[in-house]
Amino acid sequence: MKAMDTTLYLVTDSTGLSEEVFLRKVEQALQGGVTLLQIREKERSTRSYIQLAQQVHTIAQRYHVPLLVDDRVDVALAVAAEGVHVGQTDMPVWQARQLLGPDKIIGATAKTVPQALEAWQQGADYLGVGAIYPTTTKVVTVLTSPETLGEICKAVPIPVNAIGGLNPNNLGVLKGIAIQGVCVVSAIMKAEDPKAAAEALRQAFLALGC
Ligand code: TZP
Ligand code: MG
Repeated sequence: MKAMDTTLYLVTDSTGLSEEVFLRKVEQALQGGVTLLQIREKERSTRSYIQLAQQVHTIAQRYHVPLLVDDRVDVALAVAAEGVHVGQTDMPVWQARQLLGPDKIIGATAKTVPQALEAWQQGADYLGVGAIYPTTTKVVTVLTSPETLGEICKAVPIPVNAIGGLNPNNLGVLKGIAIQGVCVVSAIMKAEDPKAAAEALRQAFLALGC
């Protein structure tokens, strides 16, 4: 298993934010205890994506937090990020593994047990499962029930994180499910105080005793 801590996994979204504000929010979130970071940009040109990812990587390195790039293996390679996260319509896990080698972190989205087994067998290091709740973040997704999340946790030997609409006040449905952490976008990116938001999420997750 890779040396990584998925306890509090921030997926970034720069939509509507100046670069300065975006980078400040990311740094504040890291100060609040984010353990894993993913840059996720859907609207940028490749050059702009690389430029932003480079800056985020520099900040993340100061906090010794790995940076993964959503979907884009080329961007991950360009900035020497620690890995990628691929969804069901992105590059298959096995192909990303072939391009990135054995040491990079590869995460995958899974919404069903068969998808989870396939991603694990192809070499995924962790899974993101959801959306647990409806989300306001721009994404094509369907809801995954806590029951399915629990079945996925039992089916694969790699860390499983819950994602989708999660905030410190609604993690209760995850109690008793063997997840390793939570992934959030808006609970941190849209917070006035990302550091406090990260701290609250971390505490709420740890209180579940998963
Ligand atoms: N995949 C499933 S839900 C989601 C992704 C990328 C977005 C989660 O964002 P938020 O704001 O934490 O609901
Ligand atoms: Mg994707």
